[in-house]
This record gives sequence, structure tokens and C-alpha cells, in this order.
Amino acid sequence: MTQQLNSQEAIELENKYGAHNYHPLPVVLAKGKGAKVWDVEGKEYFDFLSAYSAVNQGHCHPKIAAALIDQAQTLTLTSRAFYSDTLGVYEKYITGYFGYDKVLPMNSGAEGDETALKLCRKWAYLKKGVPENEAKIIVCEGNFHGRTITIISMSTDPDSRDGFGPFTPGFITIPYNDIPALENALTDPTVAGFLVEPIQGEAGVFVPDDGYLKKAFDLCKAKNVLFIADEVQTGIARTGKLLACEHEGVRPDMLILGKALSGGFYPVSAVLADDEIMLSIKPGEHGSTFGGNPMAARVAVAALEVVKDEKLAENAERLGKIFRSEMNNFKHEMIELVRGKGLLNAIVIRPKNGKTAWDVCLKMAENGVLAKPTHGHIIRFAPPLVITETELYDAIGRIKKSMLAFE
Ligand code: IF1
Repeated sequence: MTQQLNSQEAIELENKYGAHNYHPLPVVLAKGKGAKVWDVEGKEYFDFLSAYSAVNQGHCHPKIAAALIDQAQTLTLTSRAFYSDTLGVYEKYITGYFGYDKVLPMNSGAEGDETALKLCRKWAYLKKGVPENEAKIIVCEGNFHGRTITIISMSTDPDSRDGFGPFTPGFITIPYNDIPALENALTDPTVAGFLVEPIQGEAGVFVPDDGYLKKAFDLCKAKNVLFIADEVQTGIARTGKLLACEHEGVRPDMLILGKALSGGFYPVSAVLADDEIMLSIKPGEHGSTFGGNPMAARVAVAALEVVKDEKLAENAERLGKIFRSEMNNFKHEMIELVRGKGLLNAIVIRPKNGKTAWDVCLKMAENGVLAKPTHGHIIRFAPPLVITETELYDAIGRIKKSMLAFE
């Protein structure tokens, strides 16, 4: 039985009994629908975080909920020791949807990234002929791929890394959006892969120059190096295309998806690749108890259907343009710049009279818009992709009103 807590009580409970690995805004959410959420006192907000782009399809989408409930009452978990009547259906659907031979199902985004790294190394030894234990993977400064020890070994963010060593070797770090640096790193014949976010999310929605992904892809191809796209955050219609790589006509050799692959119902991640790469891993060499379970399979199919049925990529593309043009035309001392693609946007905040991005977020919450600062001075704006134009203009009005409070 859950008791009805007020905000203060709920916050105190989390502080007292939960690890202090997050610093949330002081808002206690109890309900969500579409682009909106409500706190325990019943106050309504537009959700401009979307659980870090996991609820692209909107909160509690009825079609995904129905798939989840139906499967929860039928069969939830088999492990991969047996076949199930749901997994193959999902595998066929998702590989057709994104155009790859095969999928490897996992749960969290970090596991998806770890899986891609393992596959890349295995492929390098079996197919590329890199000497055993010498494979290297190129990664970018400012990356965010999750929280495991190997993943933080690739990180350049002190908060993610410090105090968690020793680290996993085998990575070469180069600046993001730097083609000459990539060219140089690719001269090492033991390089097996290049892992990249098409837009760096955690770095503050850092959009690379036009043509960067295409050039990087071509350079990798020339050296028989796998181009691995982490689209955990940018994928599934967030940036105005199904995949952010599509903006440049790039088809990654390996594609990592997570977050919105379940519409926020369940941790579902996936790595997609063609046979020549995917079949490098043999039975017993990789897996997960929950990966590809019946609930995940049903939920993911429903979540992907919603993206197509409701034209979420088109909506993100159209409304993203409105958001950026409205905010660019809104002249305010604290707005240093507005950037993004589709509905993955950020505003870089110039502090004023000691007021920072955190204060702006508190004010926006008061005015009914939830967003979270990153790196102290950047606010990410990423509403569910089901938001309507009317709702978007309503939210933009609230964002402007909040900023005007700091005049
Ligand atoms: C947190 C950011 C978003 C990701 C990419 C893999 C993962 C993520 C490109 C791992 C996760 C998260 C997790 C979240 C904060 C967050 C985030 F601010 F760090 F950058 F989304 F904006 N690849 N991103 O962005 O996925 O294992 O978490 O499922 O609270 O740490 P996961």
C-alpha cells in the first residue's frame, strides 16, 4: 500500500533512505500524460526533459501501456535459455524498421554501449586481423555513454571519472567535431571502431558542423574501422529524423538504441548490425537475464509503432524549428545562445546577478515547465514529441515569462 505523501515528505524520504547520487529539482511527480506531468499537490507542468528523451511517445502512452499490461498477464520472463513467442517477432520488426540484418537486445543504454564495444573488439580480432588484446576504439571528448567502469574509462568528465579508477584501457580520445584529429587517430592499424554521439547530449546538446558525421563515416570506411553511433538519446525521432545520423545520410555499422525504444515504460536497449559484425559473437559469449524478454519485446514493438503512426519525427522537426526561432528572437541578457535539432535543444545561460541556470529552472518549474540544467550553465529543452503546437506555444510563453523574472 502506498501512502499519500506531500512533496516535503517525499523529498525527505529520498534524502534519508536513498543514495545521494542525484540532485533533483524539488518537484515530486505523481502522474503523467502526453507532454504533461503533475506533482503530488496536483500542480501541472510541461515536461521538457522527457526522462532524458526516454518518453518521446509521451507519458503513459495508452497503446504501449496496453501491450505491457497484456504481456504482464501472459508471460514476463523466460531468460534466453529458451525461445519465446515474442522475441523473434520483435527482432524481425526492429531490424526491418532500422534496416539491419540483426539485433542484440539488452536493457539499459550503458549495456547497449558495452555490447557494441565488445562486438567491435571481437570483430576486430576475428575479421579485421587485429592482434589479440590490441584493439583500440576511438571516442570523443565530452562524450556520455553511461556509468559502467568501462564507459567512464572513455569519459573526460571529472564528475563521472574521479575516484573510480583504475580504468579500462584500449581507448583513444580525440576532440569532438574534429576531422583532422580523427584522420590522425585512424592511422593506428589497431583501431577497430569509432564510437560517437551524432549530437552530444550531456555535453550540452552540442551539434557538430554539417558534414562531420558523413566525413567521419567515410574516413572510417577507408580504414576498415567500424562507425558506431550511440543514438540512445538522439535516436527514435528526437532530432526530427528517426535517427540523427539520417540528417547526413549516414548508416552506422553499429547502432545503439535505448531510452525511447520503450517509450519510458521499461529499460529496453538494443544494438543493431549486419551479420558480418553481429555473428562475431557466439553462444555463451555475451548476454543478459532480462535482455529481449517478452515484456520488453512487446513494449518495444508498440513504442516503435507509435513513432511511425503519430509521425513523431515530422512533429519534432516542425516544432523544433518553432522553438529555436521563438527563443532566438527573444532577446534576453541571460540567453547566450540557443542550439539543437528537432526537439533536442539547449539554451546556454549567462549568469546574471548571481542567478544561474539552476535559478532559471526553479522559476520555470514555478511557472509550469520542467527542465534541468547541465554543466551549470546549460538548460536542455526536450519535451515529449507528442507535444502539440498549441502546447508548445503555451510552454514557450511560460519559459519567456520565467526569464523575464530575472530582468
Ligand atoms: C543519468 C545526460 C541525458 C546517453 C547516451 C548512453 C546512455 C545515455 C548518449 C546511458 C544516458 C543519461 C542518463 C542520465 C542522464 C542522461 C543524459 F545528461 F547525461 F546526457 F540523457 F541527457 N548513451 N543518458 O545519453 O543510458 O544506461 O542511463 O540507460 O541520470 O545518468 P542508461
